[in-house]
Parts: sequence; C-alpha cells; structure tokens
Amino acid sequence: MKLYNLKAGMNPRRVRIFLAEKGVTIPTVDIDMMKGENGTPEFLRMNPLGKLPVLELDDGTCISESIAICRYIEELHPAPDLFGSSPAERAVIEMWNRRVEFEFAQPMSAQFEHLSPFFAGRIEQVPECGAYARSRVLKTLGWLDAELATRRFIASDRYSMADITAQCAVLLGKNTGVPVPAELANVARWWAEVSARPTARA
Ligand SMILES: N[C@@H](CCC(=O)N[C@@H](CS)C(=O)NCC(=O)O)C(=O)O
Repeated sequence: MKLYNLKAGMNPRRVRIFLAEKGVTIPTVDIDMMKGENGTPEFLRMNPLGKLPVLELDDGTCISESIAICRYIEELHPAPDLFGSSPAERAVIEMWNRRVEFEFAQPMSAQFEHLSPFFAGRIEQVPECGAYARSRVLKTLGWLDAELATRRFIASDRYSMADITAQCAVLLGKNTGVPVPAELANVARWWAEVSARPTARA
C-alpha cells in the first residue's frame, strides 16, 4: 500500500490523523502541488480529479476520497473504531461527518479557493462565492457551538471521524483568515481538547 499525500492539505491531514489514531503506518509519497505533480498523466491515472489523498493498493487499485480511504483502513484495523461500533452509533457518526463536510469543510475550502491569492490563476476565482462561503462557515460554527454545549465531541461524548473532519477544517480556517470567533466558548473548549491530542499534528 502507498499513500499519496499533500502535506498542507485539509483532506490528506484527515487521513494522516485517522491513521495516527489507529497507530497504522503506511509508506507515504509527498506530492508537490506547486510543481504540478498532481496533474501529470501518471497521477491523473490514479485520480482523474488530480486531488489528494490517494491510497494505492498492492494490486494497483487506487482509492481517493478521504472517507473512502479511512473506511478501508477501519475495515483492516477495526480498533479503535472511529466510525462507531453499533448500527445506531455508526449512523450518528455518519450523519455528523456528512454535516461537517457539507456545512463546514466544503465552504471552508471554497472560501480559501475563491479568496486566496494562492489560487489566483490556478482556478477561476469568484470573490462573491468566497464571501458567501465564509458566511456559511461562520453560521455553521455558531450552530456547532450550540451543539457542543450538550456533549464533549461533535457526534457524541467520544472522539470520532466527525471530529477529525471538523478539526482539519478549523485548522484551515485558522491559517486562511477565518478563525473561530472568540465568543464561541464551546467550540473553543472542543478545539483545545482535539488539538491537544498526540495525533493532531500528524
Ligand atoms: N473530496 C476529496 C477532496 C480532496 C481535495 O480537495 N484535496 C485537495 C487538498 S485538501 C487537493 O488535492 N487539491 C489539489 C489541487 O486543487 O490542485 C477528499 O475528501 O479527499
């Protein structure tokens, strides 16, 4: 198995933290986006979308999409489980992970892509899309703050895949001008706890 990684990317970080939580090590190849290594014909054969991460299996099968990779690893290494251990818990974690992806991580990526000079000339930037994405991020953070008043982590009182998705999006926000507003005390309490985990810098 080989993991194709982008050191600074929000999604590859999700997989790295997941692997670290599992205590699983996979040989890793760092891809340099600035050199266009994710746009070469060889890379596009692995993932035609040119995105990272990609997990290449020994038989040549290539799995992209962070959640698909994490689910594959969870099947191989069930403990500690990060997707839940009963049908109901798995459904609740799935629900929260999807909510966090659609309502928080995706708009967080979109605000970065549409507003950052880093993407100028690489993608078509529409500043209005970036501004709208930022407003959605802030709205979701307010909602998460109310949710986190009732439990320790995003989906329940234990750490799960939904927390990994959320913490990687918060980190992208911190690095791109959308920090968690100071008044959101429950998000701040949750962030202090997840970012202190030994795996947080994987
Ligand atoms: N839905 C994919 C998204 C992957 C993605 O957007 N990866 C970004 C890094 S966070 C990337 O590879 N960007 C390269 C580029 O835009 O050229 C996942 O969950 O893995």
